[in-house]
Amino acid sequence: HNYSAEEEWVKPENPLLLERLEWFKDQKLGLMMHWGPYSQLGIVESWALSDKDAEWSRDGIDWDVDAEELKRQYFGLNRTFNPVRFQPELWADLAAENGFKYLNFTTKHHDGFCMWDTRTTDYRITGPDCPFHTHKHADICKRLFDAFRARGLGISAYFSKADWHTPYYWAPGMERGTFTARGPSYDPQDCPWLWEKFVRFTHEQIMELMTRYGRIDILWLDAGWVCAQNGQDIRLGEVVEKARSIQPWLLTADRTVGGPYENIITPEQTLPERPLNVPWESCITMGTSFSFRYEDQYKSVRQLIHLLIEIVAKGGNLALNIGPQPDGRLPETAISRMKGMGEWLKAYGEAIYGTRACAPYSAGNCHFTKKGDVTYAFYLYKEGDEIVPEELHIPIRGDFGKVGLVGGRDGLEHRRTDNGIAVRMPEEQRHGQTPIAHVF
Ligand code: FUL
Repeated sequence: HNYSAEEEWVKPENPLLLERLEWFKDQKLGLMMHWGPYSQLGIVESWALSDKDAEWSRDGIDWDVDAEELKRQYFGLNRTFNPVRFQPELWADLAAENGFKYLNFTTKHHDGFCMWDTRTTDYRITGPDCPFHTHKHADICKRLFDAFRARGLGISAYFSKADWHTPYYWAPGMERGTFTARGPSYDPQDCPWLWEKFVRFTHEQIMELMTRYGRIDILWLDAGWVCAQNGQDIRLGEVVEKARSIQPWLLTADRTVGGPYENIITPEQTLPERPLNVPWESCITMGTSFSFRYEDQYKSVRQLIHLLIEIVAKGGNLALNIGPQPDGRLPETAISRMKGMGEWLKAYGEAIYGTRACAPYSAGNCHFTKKGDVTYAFYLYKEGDEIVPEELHIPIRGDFGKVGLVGGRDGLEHRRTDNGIAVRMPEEQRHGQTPIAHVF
């Protein structure tokens, strides 16, 4: 997908959706979470099912069994998934207190396990085989959506269009061992009646989420390969329009598909090279994987804030992903990174939230954003940059009536230079730990 091809984006005609897209652009930071039975093994969500993806997805598990047995074991993980330490209120507090503005949660990943109380399959968190089904928080989506919404956060429902569990994705008599991740095991053209069942099953699931789970801001559809252009038409328009008859504000992401339902462009583990003039959101992991991994390595607070600044300067949002533990707690390191980000955002959030990209978005080691008639300049420091110079050079042109530090002194002495301005740094800013950034 060419993320810089703005012309591929289809602008919605509906004024309410355009308004909601402006809301979306104001939010800047979302909390994405991948959670499900796979978290128990510290393997990659769903992909660990596929031998072809074994190397990167199984985290060293020597799963030397045939494909049929592997699937039996993987799809049996619901029998031991029992996250009794799940505290939705605590997750929501952490997110709200630390600057996250919306939740993007995996209601169902490609493996088909439903994290809500669906009527469409027993392969669900409230299903009879799942020990968690008697717990008071068993309907995980409901608990999370309610808790986050109660704190004023938006809700983005991740939903995989592909479903590797349902029999409607596998042709009758077809050996389930012939696992083809990128499509059903049959050509929908050859088996239209089976495909129709799959389409109805998918619509029903989406409509459950749209009717029984309160206000949803974004339906974040994954598995872009399930689309009409690929011969896997799930008649998305039909279900989205039906959903919008109930939730008219609903934005949709239809990853990499393009067309009227890709309201938001969603690069993954990457960001566009330059600012994009269309609504976009990069989903990026805080650790190395979307799902929980034992002994994972996490990005530092400095890296995370710099990433956020670059994304915001380019006009996008960051959906920062963490993988909850199988017991229902969040990894300690993830919590401390969230708090570190929160501390920085409390001081400098003014230059992040509600801003738009400005030209240039970046120059030297500065990034820029704007809001109204204020231009914000972020002067970034690398780890170990110890000395804050006496005079900081900000390579930006324009007439600035006043220059001040966000969360610090206003009316700083400054002079124009050939390529911007030079600001005299107040003495008190030049000592102590290397700042993550100074924001002017
Ligand atoms: C991808 C999925 O295949 C990954 O497992 C993950 O969910 C990521 C956010 O989207 O397309």
